Amino acid sequence: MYTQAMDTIGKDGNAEPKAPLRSADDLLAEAPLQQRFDAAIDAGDFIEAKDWMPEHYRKTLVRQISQHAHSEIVGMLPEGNWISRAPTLKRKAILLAKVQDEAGHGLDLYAAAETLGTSRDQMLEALHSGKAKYSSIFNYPTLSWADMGVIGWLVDGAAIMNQVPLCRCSYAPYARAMIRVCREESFHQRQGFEALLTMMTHGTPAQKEMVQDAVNRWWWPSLMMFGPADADSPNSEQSMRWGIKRLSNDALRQKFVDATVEQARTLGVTMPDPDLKWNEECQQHDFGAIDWAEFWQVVGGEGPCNRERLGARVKAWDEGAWVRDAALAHSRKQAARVATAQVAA
Ligand code: FAQ
Repeated sequence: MYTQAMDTIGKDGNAEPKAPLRSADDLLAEAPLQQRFDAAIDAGDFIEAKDWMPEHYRKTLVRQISQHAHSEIVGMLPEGNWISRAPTLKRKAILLAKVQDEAGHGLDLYAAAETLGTSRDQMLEALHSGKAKYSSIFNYPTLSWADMGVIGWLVDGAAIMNQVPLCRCSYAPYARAMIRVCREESFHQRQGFEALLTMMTHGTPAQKEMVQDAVNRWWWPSLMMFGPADADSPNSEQSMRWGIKRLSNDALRQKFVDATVEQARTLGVTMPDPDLKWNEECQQHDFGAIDWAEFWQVVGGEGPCNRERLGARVKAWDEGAWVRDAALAHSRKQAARVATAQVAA
């Protein structure tokens, strides 16, 4: 049974060799480096790949960035499901471009994680063996065309809310990757909203109903994307102290709810939450209780599509083996040719 437990990279020694135990002399020698690192974090400076960093900081980043990369490539699957069934050529072209963008985000993020000394093969092995986590949201099925609009509007909307602060993450390669990713996600969010607006403005009653049904199914899972409540988030405190996370899970979720309610009014849809209302005193929206049992069930590998998603990724990896082998053989041949030419010169 796979668990999606991302934390296994480096913790159980399977995905990454254990770091050798350090002697008292090593620790003493590290003290000034630690001080320099702490001062850089306190000053809000960026840490580069070549800079010294504590092992726990490095592992936390590998955990978060690789989980993020996996989410991007697993996230291609629910939308990929609709490319061949898009209703018009325009919508098909947009969806194709969007799914390709997600692949690019995955590659950028794997590259950012590799700068921390973990190979792509190690990260993918963790995903394929079920040890690695990816966002819970991609374990829900896409049942109608309206789901494509709602994923853009709500899922990319939630992703942007979470990722804009990551453009200021203390680890510079991740922050740089996030800047480009956020630009593209913002296009994704708008195309989703526009697709829904078209259906809600010009659509038939059945199409409007389809949009409302999609909103009903995706609203709560979108709120879960931000992770557990702050009180139940074991990683937040340290990650915020290090400037990896700039805002807490609950703070980001609240910002998302506040921004989205207004957009729902423009669309003419309602959120499936009778407790959602404006709180004049707090100047924000109150909303109902999230079903955390469902969240942990999905994170634990028992969501509606977990097995299907992981199965699709493993199949793609296995069936792509010949492409990787051919690319390697080609690059070896080229290197051999260059070496022969150098000897001859
Ligand atoms: N799903 O202590 P925290 C996208 C885990 S990209 C699954 O709060 P942390 C683009 C968490 O890993 C979406 N697991 O953890 C797109 C931890 O487990 P661990 C992905 C979750 O790291 C759009 C445990 O629960 N975005 O959508 C989830 O401080 C459309 C305790 O949680 C990112 O990855 C979850 N939702 O905060 C693509 C952004 N939430 O590892 C295609 C970067 C929590 O200790 C189509 N990541 N867990 O065993 C982050 O900002 C953070 O990692 C959080 C979690 C906020 C996700």
